Amino acid sequence: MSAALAPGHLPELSRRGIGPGYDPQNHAAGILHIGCGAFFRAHLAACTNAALARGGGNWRIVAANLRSRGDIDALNAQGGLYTLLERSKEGAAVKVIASISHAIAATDHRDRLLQALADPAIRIVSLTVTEKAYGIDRGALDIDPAHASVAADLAHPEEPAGVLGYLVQGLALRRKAGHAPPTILCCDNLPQNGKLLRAGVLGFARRVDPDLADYIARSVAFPSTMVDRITPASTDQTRRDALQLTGLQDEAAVETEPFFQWVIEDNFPTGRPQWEAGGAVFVSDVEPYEDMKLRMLNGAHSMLAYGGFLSGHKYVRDVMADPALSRLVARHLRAAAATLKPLDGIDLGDYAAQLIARFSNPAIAHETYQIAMDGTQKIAQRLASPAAHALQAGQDIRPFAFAVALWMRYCTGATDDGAPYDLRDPQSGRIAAIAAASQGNPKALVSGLMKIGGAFPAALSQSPDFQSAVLDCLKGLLDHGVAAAIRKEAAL
Ligand code: CS2
Repeated sequence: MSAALAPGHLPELSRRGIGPGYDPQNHAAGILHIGCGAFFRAHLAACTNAALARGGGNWRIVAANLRSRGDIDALNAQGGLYTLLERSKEGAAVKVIASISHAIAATDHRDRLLQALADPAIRIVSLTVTEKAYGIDRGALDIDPAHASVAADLAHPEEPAGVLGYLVQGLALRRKAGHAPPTILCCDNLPQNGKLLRAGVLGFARRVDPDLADYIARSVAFPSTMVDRITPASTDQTRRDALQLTGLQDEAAVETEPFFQWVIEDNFPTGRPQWEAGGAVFVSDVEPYEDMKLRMLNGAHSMLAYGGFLSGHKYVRDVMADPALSRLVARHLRAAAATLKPLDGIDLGDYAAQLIARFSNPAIAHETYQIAMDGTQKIAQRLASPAAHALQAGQDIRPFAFAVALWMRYCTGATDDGAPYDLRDPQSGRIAAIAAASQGNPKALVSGLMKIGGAFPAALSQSPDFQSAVLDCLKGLLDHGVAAAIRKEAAL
């Protein structure tokens, strides 16, 4: 039996050049992160590790999960340490990260999470909780009162369980104690994520205590940010490789790609770590970077996830080895790039080529089924928004229509062989009802799914051109089968 990763191993790991680069005991926590999944550990926590190594400071992270226990126990048993593997075709680079001080499972310890939110030493509260967890009505820029945790937390604001409930109660506790509030940093793949989260927090606070809402509006910063690092879910192979490379057992090991990007709006009145050390870039306006990433990387990802999954490809790298699908990925990237404003210092052709190389990374096993999850939460920013732009500008809408049709085909819940799968979408009940009511009629399916709340703006759902382009693509997928329709589309 090999030893389990523990703080006692740090001197030896440092001697081998795979340690964190600082003594974690010398740094107190200054960040509370909500959403302690693989992406956070491959991105914000890894970047904070680099910032601690270069710039120091009391910026370690208390990491919390709201719903699942996930790796909370494993991290605590290891003193917050975990192994990060960066996989490329040349092999895996390994490093032990020490930026997490400890982890909290809020389902068991609401009090501990509230204490951390109220603690004046915590100057940044960051989040990666996925798009669906917020409960924000993106169109109205307000809360979605029908969202389960928003509704529950509004009924019992002092005993929160959801994101907005916790943030607002934490801010109320700070204010009551006379402490300065933290900066709140949303790191999910949502457009203008800081602005959106601010709107959600204010909408929630206004319903609980209008004075509190005014205080938040006056005194809390919500910088927007674009985050990027392809991070598949950890598997037994991740843990086996971590053990092989470090000699230590790590139940919380994470694997990712070498690429890292983080563009952040420089608005941190409460201070911040020297994240530049880990590759973060600070700008005054993040929106063009968000649009680039959401429309190109994430839009192409969603298209290839639906098309790939339905064609029997388990991993993104397999999709990229399929000549027809990889042609469609390149087509999608070109169409998405055409909808973007030029960005200083960025060549979108180079960015597209880099994305193709990243998607093709043979060492990364990123499941198409993982990316296909939560389509109703992703379509608006990834596919509908560039489609609306293309439509208005008289550009080619076909690539977006095809991607949307692939999502709709996916929504029927079974492959061409009749094998059923779970949609894994917060609106799966509604989708299933629409699919059942359409009785295999593609026109009914298109018009039903276009009405899913928030996914399609009126500019698209009321556009006969867009509707008929999607319908044409969906008919092809249903009549000829997914693989044949993809081949035909790629030959266009
Ligand atoms: C993916 C993203 O699961 C998904 O929907 O498109 O998680 C993607 O891997 C990241 O945004 C890359 O930064």
